[in-house]
Amino acid sequence: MRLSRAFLPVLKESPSDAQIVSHKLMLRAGLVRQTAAGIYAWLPLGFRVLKKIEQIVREEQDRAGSLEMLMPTIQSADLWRESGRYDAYGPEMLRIRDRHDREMLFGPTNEEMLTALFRDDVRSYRDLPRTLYHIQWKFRDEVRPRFGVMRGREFLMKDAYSFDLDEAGARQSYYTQLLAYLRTFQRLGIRAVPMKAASGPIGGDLSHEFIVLAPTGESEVFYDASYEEMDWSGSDLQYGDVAGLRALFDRIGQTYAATDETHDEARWSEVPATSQRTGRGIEVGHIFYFGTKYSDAMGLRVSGQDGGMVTPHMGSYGIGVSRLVGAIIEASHDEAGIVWPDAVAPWRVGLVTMRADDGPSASAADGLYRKLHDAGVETLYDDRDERGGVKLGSMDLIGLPWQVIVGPRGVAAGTVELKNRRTGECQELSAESALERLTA
Ligand code: 5CA
Repeated sequence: MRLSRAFLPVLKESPSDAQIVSHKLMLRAGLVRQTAAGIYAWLPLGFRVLKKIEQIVREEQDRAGSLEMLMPTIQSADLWRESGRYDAYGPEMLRIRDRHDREMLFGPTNEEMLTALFRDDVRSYRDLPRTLYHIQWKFRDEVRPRFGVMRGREFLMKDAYSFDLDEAGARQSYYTQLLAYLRTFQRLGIRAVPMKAASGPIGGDLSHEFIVLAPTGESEVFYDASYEEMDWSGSDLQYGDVAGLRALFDRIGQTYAATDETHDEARWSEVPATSQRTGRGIEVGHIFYFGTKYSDAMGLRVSGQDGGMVTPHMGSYGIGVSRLVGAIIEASHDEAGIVWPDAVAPWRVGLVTMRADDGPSASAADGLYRKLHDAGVETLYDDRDERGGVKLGSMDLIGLPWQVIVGPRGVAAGTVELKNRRTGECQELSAESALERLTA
C-alpha cells in the first residue's frame, strides 16, 4: 500500500479525550474513529489488525474442532423471554421495535439463539458433542463506555457454545477451549494468564477469565511466574487426549493466578516469594460451564443412548476480538508509538523514502517496493513528498515490525537502512540483503 493513496490519518497531538495509552495511540495512528459514544469506525489500518486477530482466533477454534457459523446481530425478544433473561438483562440490552411493533434487540450474546437452533434440529445423542462459534458484533449499552475499544458499546466478540450429553463431556469441551485459548493468545504475541473467575453462573470451578498483563488494566492480578515460561503453542497435547487435557486443567488449577476478586492470601503465601508476580490486567476472554441452565429453560432435549431423553450440558466461551486490539497495544508500545507483535501487524514492513523529490532515491524505493510486493511481503510504502523526519516519526507511531529507509546518501553508496522497530537496532546493507532478510 502506497501511503500517498492510503486513508491513514495520523494525528500529531494526543487527543485530549483519551485517557489510556492504547486509546491515544489508536486515535493518533488512525486505527479507529468514534462515531457515537462507545461506537467506533475501523479505518483501514485498524481493520487490518482486527482481521488478523480474528483469523488467528478462527484458526485456533477450527483446530480445536469448533464449527464456524454466523448468527444475526438482531434478535427477537421472545427468544430471551424463553430463558427468562429478557427482563433480567436490564438496561444494558439495546431494545428495538420494528415497524410491526415487534420487540427486537441487538444481541449482547447468543446463548438463547444457539440453544433454540440446536433444539429445532438436533434429536439424538449421536449428534453430540458439538461446539459451534461465530465472530460477530455485539451491543451492550454500558453505563460508562470508556478507554476506546476496550469498553465499547458495540464490540466484536468470538463466542463459542458447547453441547454435551453429560457433565463429564462438558468438562472435556471446557478443557478443549481452555487449551485453544492458551494457544490463541500465545500466537497473538501476548501473555494472557487464565484466572479462576469469582464464580461461574452456577458455581463450581469451571469459569476462567483470561487476563493480559498491562499497567492500565481494570483489575489487580496476582500470579505465579511459572506462567511466563509455559509454551502452549509448542506443546504436542492433542485435543482428543482426555487425560492430557485433564492434566492441563489440573496444572492450571495448581499454579496460582487470581484477580483481586478471587485472591486468596493463604494460597498466595505458599508461592515462593521469588515467583510472586503482581500487576494489573485486562480481561480478553472468559469461559463458562453452566450445565443445563439454558437447555432446561428452553426445552432442549435429545434422545439418549438407552432410549430415555437427555438434557444437554452447555458451556460458552467468549473472546473480545476488538478489545484485543487495545489490549495488545497496552502490552506492546513505547514512547514513540505502537510496537506490533509480528502476527497481528497490519503490514510487516514500512518502506520510507527520505527524499521523495530525489530521483535516484525514489526509483530505488519504488524498485524495492515492487520486489517486496512480488515476494508477498506486506509493505506500507511512504512515498509522500514530506519531510523525512516526519515520515520516520509516523512509521514509529504506526509500529510495523520492520522499517526500510531509503535516502540519497545510502543510494549513492548502494545501501538502505533496515530498522527493527522493537529493538531499535539499525543496520546498513544492500537492498538485496534487506530483501533477503525480510523474505527469510
Ligand atoms: N456469553 C459469554 C461467553 S460467549 C459472554 O458474553 N462472556 S463475556 O461477557 O465475558 O464477554 C466475553 C468477552 O467479550 C470478554 O472477555 C471481553 O473480552 C469482551 N467484552 C465484553 N464486554 C465488552 C465491551 N463492552 N467492550 C469490549 N469488549 C467486551
